[in-house]
Amino acid sequence: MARTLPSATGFLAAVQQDGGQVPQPAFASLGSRTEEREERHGHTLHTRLLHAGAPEAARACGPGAAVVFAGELYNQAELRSLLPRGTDPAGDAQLVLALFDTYDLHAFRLLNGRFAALVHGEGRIVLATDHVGSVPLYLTAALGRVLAATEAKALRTAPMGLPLPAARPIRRLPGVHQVPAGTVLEVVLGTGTCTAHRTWAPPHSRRITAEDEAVAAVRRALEHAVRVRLGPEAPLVVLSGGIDSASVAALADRAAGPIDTISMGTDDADEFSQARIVTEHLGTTHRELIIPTADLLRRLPHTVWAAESLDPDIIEYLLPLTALYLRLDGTGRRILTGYGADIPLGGMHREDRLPALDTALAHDMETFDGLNEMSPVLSGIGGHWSTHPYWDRDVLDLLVSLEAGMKHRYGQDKWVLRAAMGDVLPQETVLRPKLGVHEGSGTTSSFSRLLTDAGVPDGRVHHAKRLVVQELFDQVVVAGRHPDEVATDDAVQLVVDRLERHAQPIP
Ligand code: AMP
Ligand code: PCX
Ligand code: MG
Repeated sequence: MARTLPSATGFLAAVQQDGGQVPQPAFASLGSRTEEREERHGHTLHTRLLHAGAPEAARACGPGAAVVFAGELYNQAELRSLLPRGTDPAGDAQLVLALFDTYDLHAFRLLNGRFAALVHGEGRIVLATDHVGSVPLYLTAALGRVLAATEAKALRTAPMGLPLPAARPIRRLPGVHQVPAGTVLEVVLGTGTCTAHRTWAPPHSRRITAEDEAVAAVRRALEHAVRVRLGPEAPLVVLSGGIDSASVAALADRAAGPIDTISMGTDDADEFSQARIVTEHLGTTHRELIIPTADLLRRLPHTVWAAESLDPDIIEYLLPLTALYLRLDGTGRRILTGYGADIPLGGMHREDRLPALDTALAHDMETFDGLNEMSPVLSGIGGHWSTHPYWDRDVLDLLVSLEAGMKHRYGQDKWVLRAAMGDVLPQETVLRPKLGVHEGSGTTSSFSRLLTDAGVPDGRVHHAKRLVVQELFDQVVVAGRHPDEVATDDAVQLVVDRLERHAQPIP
């Protein structure tokens, strides 16, 4: 039977000489767990998989190498065409192994997917993220020993000291590093040498295209990205009613309808009426979910726990979504979002000047790595799997590289997307500028109010938010506390006290 979720959604894997114990990881993501050990090339590969019932498809072993793979590939058909006739890999891990046998680590340059992978080859470990690092991957190493995991907290009890200059160090977890986005890290077990190979970078150039060609290309790429993200069951689209998620819903509905949609709001704010225009037009099975603001703010520790991100703005975007994922009924939904569309389309910059749009876009494409805003753990803590068609490799390459005049045109933001979706969405949806999720749900203002009510002066609110997020990170990631046992209010009080004592240096 075809499965809705990928074979594995996370892992901890260790390669070491002595075959000793590896830590029992405290993943935030839910899932069944399977443990396996295998002796290869004088080392033990010890894997703990987080999976949805078919762990065997997430591991592959050949004479040359073994692969551990969490997530999924979206260009399987093209990838399979590269293999010799008659080769028919059973799943993504086997497919990656077959490609690795031919291309070695350059195989990862070929993949369009949402994944983290480990390859154990003779005398070396290869760690790979997808083009944008949408599934975070961490490692810690010593001479002859490498431990890698899809959540940083899984490595907190076993940090090792090998310096890894090619990877990003994690706050207050000395020895634990994150594999950069679009990168393959190669660690030689005998020498501890670590080399980074970039497999993707955002395009720096902009293409000049006729209007109709740009519109047709965007439609085609997005349609394809949505189609390859559908599973065997009706997907759930998290819908704000803006053009980004409405487009995903419309294309998913055309490819596999009828689909399910859900919109969240709070007792402060919602965009339900805008979402309803879309759902009535498409005829989706729709649900509106109101999360009281106090409950929403109580989910801040869970959001930091899942995203393992220190950026207060990103946490603010992710908080309403995390709260929504935790309230979904049942388990194991495949969720499609419109997340990320605003970055390559310059949607957050509602002004007319094209240079400002490209400046903002270039900045965002330089700085997204490590924010973990696309992490599957956000929905994984509710047992679900999310995927983001706008950050599909082909869609992203196309959107980033379109010249700015296609993105802001005729006084409209995200013009090329709006023009591409005119025939499948109501005019009202196509034309309406939308608020961000943090604004539409009142998250930014309610988080600010929590701080000003606790005595933070207006001018210090953003700084205080950063400190609250750091404090929560230190508790739920570094100290390994469960977020149910961590209160947002206590973290706020700690930060307020610290600010008042001027004990906290301003970064
Ligand atoms: P945004 O770009 O701010 O609209 O948010 C990113 C993505 O989060 C959207 O494309 C939707 O998939 C999802 N989203 C935003 N707001 C909501 C909401 N109120 N209810 C459900 N999903 C939402
Ligand atoms: N978004 C954006 C992305 C948030 C910005 N991230 C970044 N600069 N790395 C989007 O969906 O494109 C909102 C709410 O808008 C989240
Ligand atoms: Mg958006």
